[in-house]
Amino acid sequence: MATTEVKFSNFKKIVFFTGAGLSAESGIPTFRGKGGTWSQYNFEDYACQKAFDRDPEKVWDFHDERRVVAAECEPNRAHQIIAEVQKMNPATKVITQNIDGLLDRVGVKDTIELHGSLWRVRCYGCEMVTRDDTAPIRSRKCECGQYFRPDIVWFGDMLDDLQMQNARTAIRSCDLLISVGTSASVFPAAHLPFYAMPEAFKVEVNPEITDMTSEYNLHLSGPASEMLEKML
Ligand code: BJW
Repeated sequence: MATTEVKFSNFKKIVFFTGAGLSAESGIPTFRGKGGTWSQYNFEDYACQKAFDRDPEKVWDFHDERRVVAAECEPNRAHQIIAEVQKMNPATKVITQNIDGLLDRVGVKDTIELHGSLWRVRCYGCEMVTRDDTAPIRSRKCECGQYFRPDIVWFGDMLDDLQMQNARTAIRSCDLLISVGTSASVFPAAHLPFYAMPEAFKVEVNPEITDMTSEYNLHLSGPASEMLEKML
């Protein structure tokens, strides 16, 4: 299929599978590469359960900083296009590894958030999960006195079974899979494109080549907003 023929309107069941590159044009740093979060911070000190158990205040300082950055950023054209496509075709599913909530802010429905959300917290004591949009967070502790933990899937945490199952089901039944802005280097999410049927058309949007590029029918090299606009 020629690039010019790959239009959203030619497909019935579209799945977007997104990563940090989707929000890069909004000003949210990606994780890897130049200027990436992990080039400045060691994840073992900030993004795993052991780090939180060792020093919850330090981990909260890091996440509060990210809340402030994310709250100041606006969704970009790529987020808007995803919302428009879903509006035009409500069968469209969106699976994201992002925790920034920008897809929510443009009205994308039923996003499968594989790695949790920066805007949810989980209490250690009473296990209550709460949405809290404040930046920095209003309180790092629950009313029961225990620390809240960001409801993010850190390294070494298991992904939610139901979310993974929903993601696999969506990908298995799609006729167009569009991966946008992921380095495809974090598992098990990175393997999800393998669940697509052989007849599904698979597009990767990324300025860089990834380890998964050869699995796609088409690689669109460029920023998400520009590349998705071509498919409208
Ligand atoms: C643009 C753009 C533009 C730029 N437009 N594009 C060895 C082998 C296999 C697995 C493992 C292993 N050792 C450990 C593991 C397991 C581990 C893992 O995968 N590690 C890998 C690093 C190897 N996985 C886990 O721990 C997961 N849990 C798990 O597996 O449980 C079972 C288990 C436990 C223990 C051992 C083994 C199994 C959980 C993973 C959780 C990931 N969580 C994070 C965030 C945490 C912290 C936080 O944010 O506070 O999720 S990590 C981070 O990476 C974040 C992202 O969702 C995730 C994926 O990154 P993404 O989105 O792809 O971003 P980048 O930055 O990598 O890429 C951005 C891309 O955008 C680039 O390609 C750019 O080119 C592109 N781009 N501008 C379009 N304008």
